[in-house]
Amino acid sequence: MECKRQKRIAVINDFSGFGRCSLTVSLPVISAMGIQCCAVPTAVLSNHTGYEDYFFDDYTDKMKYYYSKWEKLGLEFDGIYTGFLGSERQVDIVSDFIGRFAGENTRIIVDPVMGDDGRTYATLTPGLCRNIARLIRHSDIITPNLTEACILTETPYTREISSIDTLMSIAEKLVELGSKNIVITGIDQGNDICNFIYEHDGNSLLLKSPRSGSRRAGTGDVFASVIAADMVNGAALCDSVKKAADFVSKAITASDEMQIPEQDGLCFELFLGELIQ
Ligand code: PXL
Repeated sequence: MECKRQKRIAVINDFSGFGRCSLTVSLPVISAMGIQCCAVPTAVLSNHTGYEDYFFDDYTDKMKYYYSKWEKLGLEFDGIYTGFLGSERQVDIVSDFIGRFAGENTRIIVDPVMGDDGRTYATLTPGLCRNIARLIRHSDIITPNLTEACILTETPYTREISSIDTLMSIAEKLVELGSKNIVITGIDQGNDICNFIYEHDGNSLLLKSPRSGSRRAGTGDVFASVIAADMVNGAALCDSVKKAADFVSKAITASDEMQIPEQDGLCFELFLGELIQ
């Protein structure tokens, strides 16, 4: 009898002990969706950088030793998902990881974690920005929020960007950087929050969801984790964007109702059952 291996994704992201982002979000979300989630830490933080103070232990010098043991084990991945990178050198390390572990059928999602709401995150340097832009060439899907899409394409950011023409022109510049499929998240349209999807065949779609509440830390990580698991399950991109948007929206509403501080992220745990197929 042929033995079919369970699908697995390597997630290259930081481990932030508190604040619900990065690996602490990807591990439960991707696992709930039936995919084995294998973590490669880029940094270890007590809590994410959105808090006033945090402990930050850069993992750059350890990553190659870490995954060299995976090479020895002969591991293969159906997906590779990269998120928060803690240093400029990590981009070369991630490229090296992809070179070693991506087979012909491995799908790659790059979440260019750089900032939100027009501001960059505390640990982002101009060099890291340039290097993240280079990573995009390896990707099948990228999931920048509007701030990150503007940084990558050197477009001046305003919250008001929402016209299809402007979004198309940003997406076309992202294609020039090497993107194939693009999801620009968190676009403000009055009472709606939209996600703009641009696919490699030139199809595009603006998916609207009613605004469900505040802007919360880790939202992009919950969103990209759902897309990553669906990507290896072979779902159509617009279906998985809809699923991710609905999931995030429910968790934001509940988090606001429970008066969870915005920096503590989404109480997505309460809805994980809905992701289980
Ligand atoms: O959710 C994005 C993110 C990931 N990782 C770290 C962060 C942030 C956003 O602040 O600080 C460490």
